[in-house]
Amino acid sequence: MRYKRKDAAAILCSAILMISLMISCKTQPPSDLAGANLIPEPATVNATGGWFELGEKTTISYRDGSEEVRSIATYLGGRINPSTGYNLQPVATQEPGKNSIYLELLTDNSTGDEGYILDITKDLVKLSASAPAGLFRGVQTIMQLLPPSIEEKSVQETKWQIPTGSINDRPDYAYRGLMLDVARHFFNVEEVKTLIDQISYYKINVLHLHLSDDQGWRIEIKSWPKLTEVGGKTEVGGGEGGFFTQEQYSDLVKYAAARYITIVPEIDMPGHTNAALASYAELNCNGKATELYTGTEVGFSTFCTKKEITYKFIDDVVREISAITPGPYFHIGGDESHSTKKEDYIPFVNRVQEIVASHGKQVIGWDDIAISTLKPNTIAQHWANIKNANMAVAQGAKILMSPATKAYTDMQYDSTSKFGLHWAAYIEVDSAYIWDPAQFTPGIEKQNIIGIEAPLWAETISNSDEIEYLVFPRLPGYAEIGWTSPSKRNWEDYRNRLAAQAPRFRAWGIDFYESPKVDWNPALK
Ligand code: TNX
Repeated sequence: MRYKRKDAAAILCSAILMISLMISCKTQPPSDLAGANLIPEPATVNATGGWFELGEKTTISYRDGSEEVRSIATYLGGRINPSTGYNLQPVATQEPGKNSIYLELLTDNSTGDEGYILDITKDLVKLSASAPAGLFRGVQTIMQLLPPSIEEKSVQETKWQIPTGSINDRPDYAYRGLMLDVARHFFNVEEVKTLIDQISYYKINVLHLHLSDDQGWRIEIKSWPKLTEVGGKTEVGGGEGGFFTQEQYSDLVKYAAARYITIVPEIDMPGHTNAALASYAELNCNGKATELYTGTEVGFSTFCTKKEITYKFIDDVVREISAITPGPYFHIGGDESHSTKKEDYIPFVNRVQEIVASHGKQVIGWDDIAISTLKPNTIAQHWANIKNANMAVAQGAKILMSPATKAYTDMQYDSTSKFGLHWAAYIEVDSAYIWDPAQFTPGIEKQNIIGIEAPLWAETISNSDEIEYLVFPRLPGYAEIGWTSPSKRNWEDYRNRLAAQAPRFRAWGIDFYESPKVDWNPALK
């Protein structure tokens, strides 16, 4: 009897063991493409409940015929190989085989400039798009569908699974940008490239570089060499400053273009020009060069708008920069020109718009430029003044939305933030996310808006770690506002998807701000 009891107990134990083993085999989460933690949230997702498993034998293939598609496939392999330990190289083919990630360009324009279609079955991940940019955006979606450890730099042991189903995606706004101020503090080529990689993950498509301000001139101009020899020498706080040679700038343009990101160069004028005024005496009305400036005040400098040499100077600068900028835009600044009389400012902006047009570029300016006569295709970047934004719209201009109280990524999160300013607002992660560009400013509607941009001014930051603290985790939210239609956006849902980015941020070494508004997975802390 006693033995029997023991046997029964043993049977019970092994039954429990078997059941728990069966359960533990099932700990793999159910496949759910619709519940994947994607940022930005795609336009439509249909889940089919299975898995595609990436393995050593998987191929990355592409429909033969396009070098550009081949380089996107190569890029994907470069992203996947380090953490999987595989050596996936792109193969050209006419028809996708089994066990492949297959990239193809559509012959029609059905997905638009940046849209894409992902069809995932257990045998095949098929990514199609009308344009290479769409394939590149779709590749980021594939990366986000893979487990977070795909972002690690060393080989990881995990099942590289992608949930099956289909995604049909395209952006809500054509322009989704970040601005980096390299004038207040200089950031070098490597630091800018790091940022380009980070923002490309969230389908950002513009990097606006604020290349000149009172504290520094940051791009080589061959016909006016003292701009960088003198004007590039320092920065806020008196550090050593720096500048991009034209070759370095071209390298950045190329690096960004390979990620389907357009560089928008900004030369701020007629105010915010002390670095140029310190470099060339003749740009000042009194003919005397100013001192270099390392403080953080604004509004004290102006080009001499009445001198002809000023326009010769601007023509040279715009010509040289335009020649190495393949993108369509040239940003002329125009903000906070408090030392320029209104009657001088208006004709100045009008004339500078003509200069930019003569070099084949489209003008963007801060919304202050709306008091002048805008050219039909000039874009006003709305940052503070509703009256200016409305004046721009009344002139038929499109608006780039960067309201300081929401989109300024140099604003502190709260009063304890290590870096940042707070003149416009404290912007916590929820506040940065919860707004709709088409509802935000009275009189500015969806049809008036080209897109959104988050400016990162650099008075308080001087290296990549400090950039990352302010940009992450707000940037994915700006990216989603630009990409995903308002009806699909929801803070509660978004904050969970954002929390799920934490292991990816960590894998990249991003020093993000661990906002209390988000329940970061405690196991990963
Ligand atoms: C306003 S926004 C500025 C910048 C400052 C920024 C600091 C704008 C067009 N001008 O010069 O860096 O505030 O937040």
